[in-house]
Amino acid sequence: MKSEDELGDWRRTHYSTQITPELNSREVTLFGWVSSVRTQGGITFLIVNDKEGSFQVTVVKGKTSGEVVEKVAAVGEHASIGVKGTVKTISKAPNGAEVVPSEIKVLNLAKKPAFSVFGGALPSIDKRLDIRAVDLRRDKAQALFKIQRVLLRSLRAFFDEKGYSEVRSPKLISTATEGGASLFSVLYYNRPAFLTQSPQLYKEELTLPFEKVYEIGPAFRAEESRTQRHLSEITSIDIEEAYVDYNDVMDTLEGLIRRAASEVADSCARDFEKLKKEPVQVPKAFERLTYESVIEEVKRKREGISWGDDITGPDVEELGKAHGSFYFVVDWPTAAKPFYIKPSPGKPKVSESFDLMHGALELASGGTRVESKAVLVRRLKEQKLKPQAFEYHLSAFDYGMPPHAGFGLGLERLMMVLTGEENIREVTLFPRDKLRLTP
Ligand code: AMO
Repeated sequence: MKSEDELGDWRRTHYSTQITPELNSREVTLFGWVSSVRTQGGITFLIVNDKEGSFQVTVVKGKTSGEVVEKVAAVGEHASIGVKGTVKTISKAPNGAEVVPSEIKVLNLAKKPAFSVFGGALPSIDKRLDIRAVDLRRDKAQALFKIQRVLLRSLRAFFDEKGYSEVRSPKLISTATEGGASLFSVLYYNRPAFLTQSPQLYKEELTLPFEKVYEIGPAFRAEESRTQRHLSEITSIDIEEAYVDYNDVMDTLEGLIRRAASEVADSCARDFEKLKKEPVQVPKAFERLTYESVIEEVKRKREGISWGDDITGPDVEELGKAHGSFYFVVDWPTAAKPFYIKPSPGKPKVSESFDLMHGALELASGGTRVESKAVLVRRLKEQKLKPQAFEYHLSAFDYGMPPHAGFGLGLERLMMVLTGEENIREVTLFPRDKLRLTP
């Protein structure tokens, strides 16, 4: 006997969550994967999961057709099946009803995976990532990516309602956007090229024709360190907007986070329950600390830091503890920020820039941009970059580039904050880092 069936003309009529007492006696067709098989005195209960939840299929020896009984005997956990049958009200089943099958299709049998997705001791994240498609069947992973789905929908709705155009910029590029380090080189036909670190230059140029743009897309960083917070391929949520400055885009970022957190909390209560986490609290207003005040704060704790130094390691941890939830650090030294960030008019050592933090985790950075070509060329040289390499980008500034500002927000880091996950890999479908390029 052939053990696997073809899908043929079977099509789903309902999802698991629709199998409720109201459907009693209705003929239905459902699909999914088997999450449990339990036989008790001639009765076999199959629990089948689909993307919405799970339903019960009850097979009674002597009552159910012999062919169905035979097929059910062959399936184990993870097998992909189709079920045609009748809904029957039964209080003990998920959603108060089950499916009594008249026909079953075994679409694909399954090997026993190296670990159970149903609980018990989980192997290390690396072992789980090796078979990520199966790992993502775990309840917790399902909850995390349901939250991500709601988050992405909320972000797009926010941008759309505020009149931003969604754009897609090239990912294969000829010059660095954020400076020379941490670029991946690739061969573009027979020429050297790079994977983009950020849509920075393109989103700025696009304010010239479109004024307000956003992009949610991949960015690549050849990070040397393998940490819980760093990936080599990230999803960057970027905006750029004409005729505004960094204070305006901080307001926008605050609004974006507030709305996303509230929509995720409202729509994903069950998912937070599965994660055993509470939705993140978002303060009424995000503190805006100046870099200068932060340096003074660090100085009170330890000596040896002075204006111009980066704030790293234990200092950021301390800062995170002191300021907790979402807060901005603004007005960074110009020299510490990329060439496209605008020095403050009248105080050029300080720039119109910000980082958005949550505790010790940097979520986003942004600022007002330089709109003058002459200043851009000077800033490139100050940062030991060659203006010739940016010729195409610079030429856009010959045609009335509007004053503009924007930010880049890491999707995976935002997910960490919204879900309380500590390892960025848990909120990434197929994470990439220095040691991982598969699956
Ligand atoms: P920046 O380099 O600060 O700014 O990146 C923006 C945000 O992207 C996320 N991020 C990362 N997340 C995980 N792993 C990484 N290796 C990683 N690198 C960055 C962080 C970070 O805050 N062009 C500017 C943005 C702008 O000014 O508009 C930029 O790319 O959450």
